Amino acid sequence: MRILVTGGAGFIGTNFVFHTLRAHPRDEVTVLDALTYAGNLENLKPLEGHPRFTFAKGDVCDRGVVETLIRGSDAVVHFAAESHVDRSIADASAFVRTNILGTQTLLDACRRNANVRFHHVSTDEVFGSLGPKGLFNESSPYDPRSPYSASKAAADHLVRAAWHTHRLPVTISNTSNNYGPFCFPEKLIPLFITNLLEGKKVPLYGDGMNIRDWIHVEDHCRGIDLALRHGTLGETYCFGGRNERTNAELTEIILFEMGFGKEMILPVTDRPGHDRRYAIDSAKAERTLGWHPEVPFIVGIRKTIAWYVANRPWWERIKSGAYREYYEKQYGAGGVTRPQDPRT
Ligand code: NAD
Ligand code: TDX
Repeated sequence: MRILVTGGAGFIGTNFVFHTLRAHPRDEVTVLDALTYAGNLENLKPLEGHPRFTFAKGDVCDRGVVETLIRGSDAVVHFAAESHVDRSIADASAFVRTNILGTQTLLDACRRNANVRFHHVSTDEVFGSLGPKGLFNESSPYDPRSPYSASKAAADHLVRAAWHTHRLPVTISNTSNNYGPFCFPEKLIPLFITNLLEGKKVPLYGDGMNIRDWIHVEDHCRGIDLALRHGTLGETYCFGGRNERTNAELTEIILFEMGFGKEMILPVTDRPGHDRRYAIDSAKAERTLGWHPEVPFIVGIRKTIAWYVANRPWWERIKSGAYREYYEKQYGAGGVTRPQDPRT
């Protein structure tokens, strides 16, 4: 299969590209990535000269580029997105453009080219926030609450509309919080690991009692692979880690594994509109795709810490580059204070 992977220079896309080339020795992969602040060509450097890999720099909203690449593809796996909730709160414009317009641009090109197969990578955040009980599944009603999740929800609807209206062969996956190698150090796990490696405190939002269901990125990539090859057209698959943790508990695990105490926690003002709990019921994916999460959390988190320890130049370049300005706007030059939420 010739697969076009959008956003393949980002966190999950990079992992998916390596997974596909390893697991499917006859497949060819082309990455389309705009190399925004979150895209990093260095991730794909080991593939330079690889006979089954091509990289194209370009924007998923650019009809010309998208059309040309889709013409030579059998399938599209669509990761490209603005992905960080905090950034969407500060300015939603890039989220609306890339996540919504970019998705429709790809769908249109797939349709124009004899219905190229399309897999859309989405998030559990489209379902809103859970109370203390219950789990999200494929039938959960949509209730997005941040500009990020609203833009992802809109994209999901457009993909479903392409199936219902035009019978474009699509599948969708909604997945919980990923962790693992190549994750940009603005997300909780890599931010906290790298802060500790720099001797900085870790900013824990609000009361630290928000819950996320953490899934190792390799488990997520296997799930997407299965949905792409064996999923039923028009269907959605939810992938979760069966691994709910409060942020406070997760922080304590990272501190313990890295040999630090709780004095390194810096309680900071909460994220506005902070969703309380996400958790996924993956029963459908388990039953119909034979998928289940395989990486035990403690193994995954130790491997992730070891990756950031071993790849210090990778994240130091990011943290000292353009990202530094963004980070210091929130936390100050010392990296320890956060301006008050104006509403509190
Ligand atoms: P990321 O921010 O690490 O990477 C996004 C990639 O998309 C980057 O390489 C970036 O350069 C590229 N990109 C952004 N705008 C583009 C554009 N206009 N044209 C082409 N490329 C563009 O994101 P991620 O964490 O790898 O997430 C990948 C996908 O998975 C996203 O769709 C996200 O919504 C979804 N998702 C992420 C998680 C998670 O925990 N990270 C969980 C569930 C779903
Ligand atoms: O510094 C922090 N302190 C903190 O307490 C950061 C960055 C986050 N948090 C909290 C907020 C969340 O409750 O940790 C939790 C995880 O935050 P993020 O890593 O920003 O992830 P989240 O907002 O849950 O969204 C992620 O998972 C779903 C991805 O960024 C999305 O792309 C994905 O769709």
